[in-house]
Order: sequence, then C-alpha cells, then structure tokens
Amino acid sequence: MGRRAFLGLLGGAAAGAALAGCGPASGSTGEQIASARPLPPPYRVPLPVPPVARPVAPDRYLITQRVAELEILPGVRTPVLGYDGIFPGPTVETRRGRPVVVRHRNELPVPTVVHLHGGHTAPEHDGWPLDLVLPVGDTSDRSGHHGMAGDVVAGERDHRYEGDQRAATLWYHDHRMDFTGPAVHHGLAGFHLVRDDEEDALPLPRGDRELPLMLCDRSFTADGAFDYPSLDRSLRTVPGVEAHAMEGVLGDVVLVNGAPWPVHDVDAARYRLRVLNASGARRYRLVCTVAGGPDLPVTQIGSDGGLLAAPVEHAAVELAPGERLDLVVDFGVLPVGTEVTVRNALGSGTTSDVLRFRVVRAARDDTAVPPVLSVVEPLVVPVDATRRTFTFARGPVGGHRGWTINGRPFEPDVPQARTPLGEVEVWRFVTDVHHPVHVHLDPFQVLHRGTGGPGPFDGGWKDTVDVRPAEVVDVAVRFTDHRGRYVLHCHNLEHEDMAMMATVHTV
Ligand SMILES: [Cu+2]
Repeated sequence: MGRRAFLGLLGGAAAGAALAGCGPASGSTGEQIASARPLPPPYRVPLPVPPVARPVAPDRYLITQRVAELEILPGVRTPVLGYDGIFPGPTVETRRGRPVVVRHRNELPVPTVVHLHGGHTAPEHDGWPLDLVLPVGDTSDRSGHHGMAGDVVAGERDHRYEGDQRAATLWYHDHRMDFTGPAVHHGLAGFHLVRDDEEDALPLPRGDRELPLMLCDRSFTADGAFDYPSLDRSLRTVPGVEAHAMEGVLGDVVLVNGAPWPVHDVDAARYRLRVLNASGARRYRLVCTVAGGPDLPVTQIGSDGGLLAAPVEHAAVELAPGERLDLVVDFGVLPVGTEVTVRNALGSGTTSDVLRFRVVRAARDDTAVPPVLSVVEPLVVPVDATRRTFTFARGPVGGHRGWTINGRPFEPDVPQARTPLGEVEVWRFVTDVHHPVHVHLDPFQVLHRGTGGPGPFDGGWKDTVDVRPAEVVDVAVRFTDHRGRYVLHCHNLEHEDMAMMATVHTV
C-alpha cells in the first residue's frame, strides 16, 4: 500500500465513532472509542514475539519506517506505520558499555522523530521533538513546526546510543511534536533491551522463557483501520484530537505484542515477563488469575531503569503509560493443563481481558530469583538541594483547550528548568487528573507519594512515574554526562501532543 492510500484510510476513519466515558474512577483518564466491527473472542490467536533486529554491520542497525498492512483482527487488514513495516517494531538488543548506531530511514508519508525511552542519550540523538526526519525525497518544507526549527533532515538519521547504562527494558517510539499520539497509535513503537554481565550472571529465566510484552489498547473502524480521532488526518499541521477525546484516547481491544488478547503455551517453569505499557492513555492493574484456584503471585525484579536491589512479590501490578515492570512468574507451581489468564482489574468488558498462558508441559527448571539482585545506589538529597514544582493541569494552549505544565504550554526554546549536571534536585509533580510523568536523559527515584513514602511500584530507578488525580509526588533527579536540551512531559500521549511538555536544560 502506498503512502497516499494510508492517509486516505485515516481520512475515512472517524465517522460515527461511539464513545463511552472512562473517567478517573475507572483507573484511566480518557474516553473509550467503541470499535465499529465485531471483535474476535479472546485467547484464540498466538502471542507474537517481535523479531530481534540483526545488525547490518558490527554495532550498526538500520530500521526502515514504512507503511504496511497487518492482519491484527482475524480476516481483516489494518494499515500501520511500522518500524520495518511491523508492529511492534523489531527488538533492538544491545550490551552495556558497547555503543551502537541505529539508522532510521523514513519511507512514511509523514515526518518522524525517534526517541529511545529510558536511554541515557546525548541531546542530538535523543529525539528532540523538532528534530524531524522528513520522508525520503521530501524537500517541501524544512521550517519545522510552527516555524520553530529543529535539526530537520530528509530521509535518514543516525542515532548513536552509548550504552553506558544499566541493563534495562527500554523502548523506542515516535516523539514528533504535536503528533506523537497518532504516530505511536498507528504502530511506531518497539522494544530496546540493554543487557549486561551483572544481569547475565543471575540465574533468571532466559531464552524462550523471557518474553517482552507490549500492552496497548486500540479500537477499529468498520474496515479494520485503527480508529484514532485526529483533528488533522494528514498528521501534518493541526495537533490534537476531537474534543471528546482530549482527556486521552482509550481503545476497546487490548493488544499484546500487536495481537488481540493472545494466548501463549508455556512450560511448567519460571518465566521472565518484561511488561511495557505502550498505551496512549490506559492504565492497567494486572492480575494472574487461575480458574478454580487462587491468583498466581508475581515477583517484580526490575523497573524502568533495570533491576531492583531485591525482588518484591505482588498480588497484582499496576502500570501507567510509558512504564515497564520486569516480572518473574512461576508456572511450575501449577499442574500441566492449567490456564493462567492475565486480567486487567481496571478494565471492564473487553478491556478486562489481556492475555492467557496455557501450561502445556512439565519441564526442568534451573532458574531462581536470588534474594539480592543488584545494587541500587540511593540518590542522597543535600539539605540545600534545589527544589522545583511542576504542576500538570488543563489550561489554555494558543486560545484552545489543552494541557499545561505550570500553566504554560510546551515552549521548545524556553526552559522551565536549568539543572547542573551531577547535582541531586527534588522535583515535585502535582496533578489535576492522571498524568504519567516522564523525564528524559536519566532515571530518578521516587521519594514520596502524598504524605507517605514511595508506592508499591515506585521502587528502583524510574523514568516514568504514575501520578494519580490530585496527587503530589516528589522524586530525586540527577542528570549526568550530557549537556543540552531535553524534555519532561506527560506520557498520556494526547496530553503530550496538546502541549503538556517542558524543556529542561542540563548545564
Ligand atoms: Cu497528562
């Protein structure tokens, strides 16, 4: 399918979309769009696992962004914007201490920007929202958005990732100013796993027993396209979504690695699940349910920024958009033949279903979850530390309704913070509704949630924190190595596109 055909499909998408309210009481801030075609029953299609990207030369990768049609719902083709034409994109696997270059080539009909979420990345490689890569052969307009110029190139850009960071589950996705929501919604997201010797030395599940799981919610039009209510179906000029969806776009189908409510056959053994919430606005509370038996507990071994110091057992886990949880689940405690259904306790109807595992065979299991996993250096806050408050709330954006930080819409050239490298600062995030707050360049540590300490899922190094309605969360930040301009933003992608982003200069 050609570029123009893709945009044609977007143009026809929204008519008659049915809506269901989905306010904070349901656990997410957003508006659910009802699919306009019949949905398949859950737990019929196999879980896909994205292929691992193969280097084109030592430590060099090439990813071509292109339009494709994928069979996501059985029997119908869905047009996607895909890294290498697939969704999720190929998984990039790198090792700590070993720099790589990933070249992104844009054969899509729209400009793109690639951000490595969780990457400790120099500013010129981080995916500044105005550093556009125009489509191959597009020489029409290099002025950037709103006349604000970034480093605009046509066709290709090399992103250098130094690899000087802990092993962790990262992900890459589009980050173009004003259009991140539709770009990610239509498919521009993939895993990037950093591995290291420390983690390899642990007896954790690996190989086929290590699964990356990308969760996202989507709705479908009658002809099988993703239904996303962009104001500007060309994805080029006018930011934002139709008024009913400005709180956030929620789908009624839960995709795991791009498949609707898939099923996966497993050994009776431990599995490592790297769970990513790549949804635009939906939060999840995941529970491993067992028919006729108690729920299966999960053991958290890692967070956004890699391993925890020690494992933590949970009855259920919560993830806001952008967050990752590294989990170990032991299917070995169950008899062969057991079905384990991962449900979303914050969902209802079709969005309460997520994924099913079928324990199909007995197997040898030499793995373990050691009581000590790693060393997490605590960030020590000096008594005279700089303290900053960032208030995330609705507000006017250029005469329209939008989302602001400290009452201001995203102003690329006006930093809201200038933070010296190496210094620990305390940043306070204050909200009106749910806002998952993401900071680029370096992870942070949660100090307080409200009047208490960190919440149950706030442990270890975080780069995205789930701030709930009318909540106050304090985090300790410390930036290192790279001087330049970065962003801090809400990872509800509709909020982000409607200006809930701030420039941060590291100095
Ligand atoms: Cu937000």
